[in-house]
Amino acid sequence: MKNSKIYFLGACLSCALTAFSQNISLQPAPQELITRDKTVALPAIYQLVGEKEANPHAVEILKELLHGKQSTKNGLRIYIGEKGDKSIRKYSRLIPNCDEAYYLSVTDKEIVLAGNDERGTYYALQTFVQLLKDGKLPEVEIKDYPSIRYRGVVEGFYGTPWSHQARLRQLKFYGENKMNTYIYGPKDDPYHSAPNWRLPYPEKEAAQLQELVKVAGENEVDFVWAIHPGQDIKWNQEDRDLLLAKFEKMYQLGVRSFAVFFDDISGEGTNPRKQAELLNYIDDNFVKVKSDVTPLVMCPTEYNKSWSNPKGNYLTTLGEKLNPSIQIMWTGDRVVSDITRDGINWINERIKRPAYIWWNFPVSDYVRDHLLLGQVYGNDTSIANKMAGFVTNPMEHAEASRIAIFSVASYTWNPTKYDTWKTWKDAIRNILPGAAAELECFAMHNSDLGPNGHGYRREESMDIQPAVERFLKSYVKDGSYEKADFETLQNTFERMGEASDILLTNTENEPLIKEITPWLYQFKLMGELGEEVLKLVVAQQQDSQPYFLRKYNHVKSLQQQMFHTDQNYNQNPYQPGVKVASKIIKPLIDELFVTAVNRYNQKTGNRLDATTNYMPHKLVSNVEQIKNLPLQVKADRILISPSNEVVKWAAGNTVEIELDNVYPGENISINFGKKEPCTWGRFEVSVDGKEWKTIELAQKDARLSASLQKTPVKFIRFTNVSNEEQQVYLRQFILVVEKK
Ligand code: LTM
Repeated sequence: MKNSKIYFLGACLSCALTAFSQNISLQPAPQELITRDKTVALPAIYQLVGEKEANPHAVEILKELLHGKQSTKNGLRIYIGEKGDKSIRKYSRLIPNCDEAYYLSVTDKEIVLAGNDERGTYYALQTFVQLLKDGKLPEVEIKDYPSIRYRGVVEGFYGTPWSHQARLRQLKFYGENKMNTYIYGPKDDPYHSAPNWRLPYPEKEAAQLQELVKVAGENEVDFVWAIHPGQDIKWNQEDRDLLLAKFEKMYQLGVRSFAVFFDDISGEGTNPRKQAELLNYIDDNFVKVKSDVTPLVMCPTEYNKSWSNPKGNYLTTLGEKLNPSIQIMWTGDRVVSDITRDGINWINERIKRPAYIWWNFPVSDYVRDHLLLGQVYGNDTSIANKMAGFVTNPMEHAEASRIAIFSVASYTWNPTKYDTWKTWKDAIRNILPGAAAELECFAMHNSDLGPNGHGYRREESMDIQPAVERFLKSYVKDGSYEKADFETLQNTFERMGEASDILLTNTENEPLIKEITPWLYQFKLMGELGEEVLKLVVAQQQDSQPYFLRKYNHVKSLQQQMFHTDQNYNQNPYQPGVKVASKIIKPLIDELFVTAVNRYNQKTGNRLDATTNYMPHKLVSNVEQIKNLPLQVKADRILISPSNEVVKWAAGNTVEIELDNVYPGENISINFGKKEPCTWGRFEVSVDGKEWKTIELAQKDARLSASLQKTPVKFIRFTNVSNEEQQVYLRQFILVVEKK
């Protein structure tokens, strides 16, 4: 071990020695790395020992990398293979004794890529790829293995499912980053969920799925096909047979891993005994009958602690009844939450097995006007042995999700060595090497979700937070500020504009730029707005009226342009619009603008409008899952941002909107996602919040509506007037008024 650098100790069955070099940057961080401060040039002639038996995908990539001439007698020896192969027999004992582990050694005498199994060899190769720079390899010895068995992505969001091309690109990315799982479960694929889960895929979709399975295999990823039958399943033999027939169809397309999701459903389908019976039936009659199908995965209805009925026995029933090999998914203490030691102990105790984590980040299907490009943090780094798997639920923007996915790959492989900041930066460099600094600037200020029903928030704009706080405090107090803080803000705003331009014209990763283009337009405007508001601050202090008015008019025009972007891009029906830098930068700019204009008005006796966009109306509710949902205003429409999950609405509870003024009401339109007659609810309007008038709603399918015929309204409310809890989906709640 002369000349070697040893940096840290790790733990695996056979591993005692761990190291990490400062010069060598590998993602995910290997468990054990020894470097020798020497490099080896790729050989001109090499011998490849073991190529016939070794993982063919690894061999293929290796041969592409080795530009030299292959010989059977001369040149540097490169050994490749898996435990049991003759080629690597003498290195077998050096391979950690875990699934997917590998041993990799590079010296000027030989190169060894030895896997505990085929996937291990493939991961040795992926590390080899990362080590290779400009035709040279550092001398290293690596013993490596994953800390969490199943690592990857669950495409499990609401909204536009990823395109076929996007999925193909993702699978390659997972292989490169040592992720072994892709769970296919987009909520808006009609053949995944009710009622079409019973039907086979049409020809085109079937062919695409077949290709995905093949490409997943080439990248050493398990393609897990999930079904979501709970909303209309009948607990009878006919539906069992239909489900197995669908699985059989998927098997014929090449699928060898399956999942059954029971999330976000209500009614009969939520019965834990029936769910367990069905899953055991599938396990006994399908999974175990086929020799090549991996253990079944299920997502329960009570998939997070806040939803589990403390008096009920849903989770313990699953824990007791489900065959031990069936994996149970879990999102944590809440629908969207980070995974803690206490939280995982709580669930594992109930389900009698390590939970399979479904992490709801960076999914944005409940905040679709935001991009979530920030760091991955918050999950406990010392509980890997308590999890069966960890998959991330991404945004509908596949490429933009890669920042978080890359980080999750790193966290799940080696949580104890996971470095939040370094990984985030590495992720960005990996995704867009040619404009990494610009993407970093954009991502830094597009991380938080804004207020949302799940109450999940992320850090944003951390690099300027201290300067922002100091600047605002002193400027708002008495108009003073530190020059250095002013410059920090000015530089940031300038950089925002530059970064947007450079990214908008980037051609290195076109799918990424296409996804984020509306937000880049908005980010550019926000940067310019910030620069102009700073000039307004200076103009106000210099008492320069004409200059102040010029800047004021420009700021107003920029605000208008941003409004236009928000109203015209990303117009999904849920959270339409384009929000950027909403946590720190936007509130800063707004406050500076309001303060400068008010001071100007005070001094000059003018009455310039100092409003920025704000929410004049209020949502008041005691329905837990609704009370924190944001309101949106679109021209004459006031709507509650819809929620994806089942809302439990207790007897007597109310959802109320209080408008800023009395308006002539036009109409109300509500959709609770249920076709059964809504006999349990009462809709009322009021002008003073004391005297209420009941309005009858007409029902067509799941849609409830009424014309308000210009009835004056300031308050509207919908109450559960039945004696029992109702379970509904809040798909739509729109009030239209006549604007004055
Ligand atoms: O989280 C789960 C298990 N189910 C759904 C997801 O499909 C959805 O993407 C997330 C985030 O909105 N919430 C859910 O309840």
